[in-house]
Amino acid sequence: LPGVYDVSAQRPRDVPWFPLNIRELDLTIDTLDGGTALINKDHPGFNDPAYRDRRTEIVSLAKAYRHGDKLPRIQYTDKETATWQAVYERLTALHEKWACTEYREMLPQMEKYCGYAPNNIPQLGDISDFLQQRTGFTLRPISGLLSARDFLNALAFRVFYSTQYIRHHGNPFYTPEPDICHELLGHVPLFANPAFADFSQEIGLASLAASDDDVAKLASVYWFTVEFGLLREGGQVKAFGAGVLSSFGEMEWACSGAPSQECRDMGSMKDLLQPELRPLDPWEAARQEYPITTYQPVMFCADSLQDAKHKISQFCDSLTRPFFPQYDPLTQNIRVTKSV
Ligand code: HBI
Ligand code: FE
Repeated sequence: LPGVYDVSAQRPRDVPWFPLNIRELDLTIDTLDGGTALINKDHPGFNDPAYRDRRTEIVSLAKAYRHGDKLPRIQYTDKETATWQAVYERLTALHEKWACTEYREMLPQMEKYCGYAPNNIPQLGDISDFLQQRTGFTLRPISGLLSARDFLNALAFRVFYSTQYIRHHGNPFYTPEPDICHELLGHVPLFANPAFADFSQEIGLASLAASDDDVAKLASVYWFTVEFGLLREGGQVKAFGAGVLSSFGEMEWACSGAPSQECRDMGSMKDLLQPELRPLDPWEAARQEYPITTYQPVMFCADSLQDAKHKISQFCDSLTRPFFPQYDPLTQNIRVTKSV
């Protein structure tokens, strides 16, 4: 890899490979689907050649991206913006009721500094610059789903991989994979929150050179917090996980206490009226199985983002490795010291 000033000398031997410098994230961009962006025959866009071409166009920019490049700016079409608007208006209405306070308070800033608006799809570059100044997080474009290890490793550098294409316009309220609505309305606002940014990075640091078994545990903890985490505010259950915040059905399912007819009509859910809520326990979350195509039957509820941060931190410390990685933000290197 050109341009990496030999940091490899300090890479521990006999552990799974991991990036030691932020630039080495260029080596972890192979997606699970080999770049077809998961358009299979069940995908809403499968029979729409214009949609597929557009996906290819946006995904190619992400594939060509290398560390240090300017983030691609996409000129979204009116059709794409209409899809965004439908999602934006429906979700922001629900966020007033069910999003956690930290999320709700961030939205006006996203509107002010990052171009969030019903009739505008914000640009990753503007968001990345904003997050950088808040918590040091930056965004990196990605063409599709990464392995859990590669995806989590980047969090150690305070880098979040974000897709840039949008779901098919035929069904604005459904997407089988992450898209820009999920990233921007689900994930991004909370990366501006220090406690949330800290525990996201901790999961990332813990994933560096971790065993496959520990990566699976961390991916599960990530799932039950960053993707589907809930927290209690007063007597009420609020959402902080991106999968909840970016899905009106899941938000209602998780937060309302009283499931709607829409929920009950879902075949797979007919016996289940709401998720089983458990207090956040990362050791339990690490072992809990979860479906990826239906609403979550089991969810974990933290007392606050600080509470989640403390518990996740303790959990990460409990995983054993022969060394202890730290991120040096000045050089953007991982420094490794032997565990004592
Ligand atoms: N890749 N691009 C992308 N986005 C994700 O949210 C994502 C991923 N790969 C793996 C993954 N999420 C999950 O396994 C997490 O639990 C780590
Ligand atoms: Fe996500």
